Amino acid sequence: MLGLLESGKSTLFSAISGKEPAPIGTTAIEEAIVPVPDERLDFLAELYKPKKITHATIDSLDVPGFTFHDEHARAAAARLIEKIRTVDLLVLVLRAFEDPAVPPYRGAVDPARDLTELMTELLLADLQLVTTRIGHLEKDAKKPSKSQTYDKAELELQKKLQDAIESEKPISAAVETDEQRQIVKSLGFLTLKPVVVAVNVSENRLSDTFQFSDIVDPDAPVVTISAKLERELVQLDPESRAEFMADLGITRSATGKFVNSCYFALGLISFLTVVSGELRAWPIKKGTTALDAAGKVHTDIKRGFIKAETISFDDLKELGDEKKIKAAGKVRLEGKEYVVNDGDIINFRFNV
Ligand SMILES: Nc1nc2c(ncn2[C@@H]2O[C@H](COP(=O)(O)OP(=O)(O)O)[C@@H](O)[C@H]2O)c(=O)[nH]1
Ligand SMILES: [Mg+2]
Repeated sequence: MLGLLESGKSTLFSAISGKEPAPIGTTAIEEAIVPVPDERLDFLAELYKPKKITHATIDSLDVPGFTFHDEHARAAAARLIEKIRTVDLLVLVLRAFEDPAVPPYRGAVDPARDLTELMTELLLADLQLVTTRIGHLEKDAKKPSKSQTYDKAELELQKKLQDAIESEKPISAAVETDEQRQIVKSLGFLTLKPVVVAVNVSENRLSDTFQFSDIVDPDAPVVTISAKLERELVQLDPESRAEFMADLGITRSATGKFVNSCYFALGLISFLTVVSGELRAWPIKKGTTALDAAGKVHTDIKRGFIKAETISFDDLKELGDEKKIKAAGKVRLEGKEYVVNDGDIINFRFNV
């Protein structure tokens, strides 16, 4: 979770994690494991009455805010930016709320401007990385060595990436093949990462929509949310929460939708298991095979994999219970290569 100072990152982080927000001025990165809401688990819980319910989770970081007012502030921002090269997703939090008590960045609330500034800094950070890398590779590619061919190929690619950034395009626009992606994967380019934009609005502007397709990838989800309101909501007991929401005329908290957008932007889906009293959602990348999904649950299950007994959640919801599913012939026995779908309920058959 990245953004300018006082855009509401810590407040939003607190809303999704239930942790106390970091005080303004903290320089440490906070971490929390955030459960991913899943209505399917609620439905299945009714049906199976499990002893335990385990949601999929996202590991989330709250990064102290940046300003780019001067060289000192930019150097501090650059240091923080270096620390987040290993993350899989960037959530860019933008201030759109009006509040005289919280002075806005550069004297005016302007989410599009803030996003542009953030993207520029991310591009600069990547440009620096590319330039350093090119410097090393130019030396290495001259020396005859085992990796010389590879170094030359990487050098060519890095130069292409440099050109892209210099014309203000993100690295993601210049990396075209899986092979190229593989080459640059370990470098942690920020502008190669998927992005979710969270626009932090005042409570009376929840129905505003924003689009920033000229600044970020047009496919990046843009979520309108009031961080302050969401934080207040999680602090209430269910009854007062319902009352408060009714007063505001809202039916759903936006936090769940926001976390789901992040999960989706990460390319994750869930398969579900009900084993010895535990109902559980397992996060996997789209395209994961049944064999690898089995490995998520336990390496023994992967090793001894026989079949994945699979029913789809939608079928179960429609028909009501497993008996009817069986009667309708909707239990599938899938093999190792089966590509798991979102909402598959899987019972792995395996040998130990
Ligand atoms: N009015 C209003 N104030 C907010 C909202 N979100 C955050 N704030 C306030 O803005 C200040 C900065 O918030 P914080 O989450 O610490 O920002 P960060 O620097 O991005 O982590 C705090 O005083 C918050 O109470 C919001 O949605 N509405
Ligand atoms: Mg903060």
